[in-house]
Amino acid sequence: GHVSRCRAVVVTAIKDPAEQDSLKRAVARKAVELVQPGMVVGLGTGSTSSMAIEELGKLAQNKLKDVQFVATSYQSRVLSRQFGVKTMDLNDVNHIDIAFDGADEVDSNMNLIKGGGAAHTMEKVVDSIAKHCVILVDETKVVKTLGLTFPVPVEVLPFALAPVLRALAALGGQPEIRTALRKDGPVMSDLGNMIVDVRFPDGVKNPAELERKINMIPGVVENGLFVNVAHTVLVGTKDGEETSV
Ligand code: ABF
Repeated sequence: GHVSRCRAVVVTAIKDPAEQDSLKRAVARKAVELVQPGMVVGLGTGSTSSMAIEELGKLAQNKLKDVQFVATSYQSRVLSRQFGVKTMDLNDVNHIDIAFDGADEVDSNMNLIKGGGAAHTMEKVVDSIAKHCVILVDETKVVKTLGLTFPVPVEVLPFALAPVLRALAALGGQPEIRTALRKDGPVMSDLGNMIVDVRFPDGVKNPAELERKINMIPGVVENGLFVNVAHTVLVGTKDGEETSV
């Protein structure tokens, strides 16, 4: 059965002032300890997930020889290959035992904002079917209210962009089409869609309701609110003190 939802496990990072990265590394190391022989493992996207993939690569040759992996983006697939982790298609496995993924924000109910890396659609599929979904963050990601600083990413069919932007504004959001850093064009997701970042100036009061409302808009593929998906949140903290997640 599924792992029952638990409060965050706090990881004491190595006492290293190189901070954020060492916190991410600490949770990545902690996370891969949860993998057992024979498991099917979901691999998230982003810099923290990448560290977990690297750590898994170190184990893949011996301890985790018969473990199967499923990636959630081209980025995590390419990285997996580099680190010697062979991935499979989601359609070639019949379940996911454990999924590791990063997040942009985590609240005290373990609800998340994801999608800063434009990979939240495939991540939500994999994370939500995982028997144990483990979210890896450093303490800077923990917030009281979602959405006050990070906008909600929404993947949108290019055909439906204009009506979706109007519908998002009608929900009280301030939508902005995400553009690439080096080019003027819009960011395209791995699935060939556009990403709209929606600011909610007062934050997201009811994540479950907003997640549903956004996904009800025709032309929306998926949004970055993850409600009741995470079972465990590993928070890397500088001092190892318990945080309120
Ligand atoms: C992906 O990468 C996301 O859904 C989230 O937006 C982001 C987190 O990246 P990082 O670990 O680099 O902060 O998992």
